[in-house]
Amino acid sequence: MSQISFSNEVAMLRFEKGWLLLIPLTLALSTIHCQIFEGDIETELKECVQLNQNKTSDRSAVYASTEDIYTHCLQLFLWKSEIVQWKGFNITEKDRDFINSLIGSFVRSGRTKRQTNQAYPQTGFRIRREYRMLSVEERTAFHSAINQMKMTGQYDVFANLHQGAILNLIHGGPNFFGWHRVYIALMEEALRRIDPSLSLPYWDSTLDFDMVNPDNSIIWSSQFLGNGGGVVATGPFANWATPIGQLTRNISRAGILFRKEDISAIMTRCRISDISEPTALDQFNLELAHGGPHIWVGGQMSGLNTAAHDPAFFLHHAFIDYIWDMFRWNQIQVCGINPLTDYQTTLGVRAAQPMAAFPAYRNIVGYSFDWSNHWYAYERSPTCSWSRPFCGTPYLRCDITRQRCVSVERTEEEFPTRRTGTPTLRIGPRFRSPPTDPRILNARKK
Ligand SMILES: [Cu+2]
Repeated sequence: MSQISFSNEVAMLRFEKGWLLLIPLTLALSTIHCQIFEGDIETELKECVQLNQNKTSDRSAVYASTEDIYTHCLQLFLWKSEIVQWKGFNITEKDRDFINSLIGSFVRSGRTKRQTNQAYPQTGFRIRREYRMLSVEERTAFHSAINQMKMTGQYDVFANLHQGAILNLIHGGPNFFGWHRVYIALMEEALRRIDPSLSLPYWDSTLDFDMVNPDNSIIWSSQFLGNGGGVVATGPFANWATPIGQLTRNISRAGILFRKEDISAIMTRCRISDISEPTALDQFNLELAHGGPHIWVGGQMSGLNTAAHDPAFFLHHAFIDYIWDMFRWNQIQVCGINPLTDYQTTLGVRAAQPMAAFPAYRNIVGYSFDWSNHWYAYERSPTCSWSRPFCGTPYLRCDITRQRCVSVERTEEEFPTRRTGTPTLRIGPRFRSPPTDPRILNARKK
């Protein structure tokens, strides 16, 4: 043996012939696992560290130090070794089988190495619509299926996948889009196993941003997501427990919702690297923009480890996925670029690597056309005009001067805990957000 080095999570033993022995020390492992890698891994490791260090922009929020970069790269190889792909999650074998059963429904039987091949989902094709476009019955069915998943523990199994070591691999680069696409599609599949008529609604937060005061949106009423201030005590998810305490929100204290202008700006770009971390300029950066509503909603939604415990997460991410879908069509039709070959290796996260939490897939599967061909499509978010001054639902109205649909206000009062302040929760690291909505800042000045 020629050398031993340690990061905070891994001991790396280096042998003469280029062999490496990596021993994870923590990562929530119950026992210590060992794995021997062959020499070419070392080259990859070097490349990974270099890629990170060469980043010229100031996205240091994600990787603050060389130590962080090293840990990230080592984690990557531990994932590749498959020994920690599941062990990092505190879930039972039964939970893992549940997740795998959703995956199994659309990987073709007798599959070969070409894992981008996907079959049709077990529960069929679905159309995703804006949350406010659902009928009362459809909304109730959606809420009750989510609650059923919560009761059986399936919801928390999903929410807990979005935490810990894998966060590095699924944020901060183009993998953000593909991973979250798969993640929410599997969640939707789980919902449809309960009720095959369901699909995941999306929350188009531009419809709220365009209100005079987005805080008053009907979204934060008992008919929709429940109250937006303090402990969630009204609506379908009232009194939900999460690993860090009661489900809580603190809307409109920081962050910013999506603006139609942000989305139009993103649509002027052609390459995935133009709209993703760490290469995109802020005004075209879709991952950065997605942090705005996370922070705007507050509570669990504002933290990387906790966000998925608020069902708002899945509606928000369905909207990100919708924007990405439009971007991909634009790539094909306007830019003449094949989105499937436009995957960029960033931060050492490669297209061919097993997907975090879903190791039956490669990262590139998230970029496959099968999702839009066989799985789901988006119904366009409602628009209105002088000649057609309505939005097709009682929950949206046409702002005729701007020819845009905007959310109606709720009639309910905000839940009283808002006034007594929100409980302090150990949220942990938070999403990065674009600059705060000026309306929030102006309100503070008063
Ligand atoms: Cu995420």
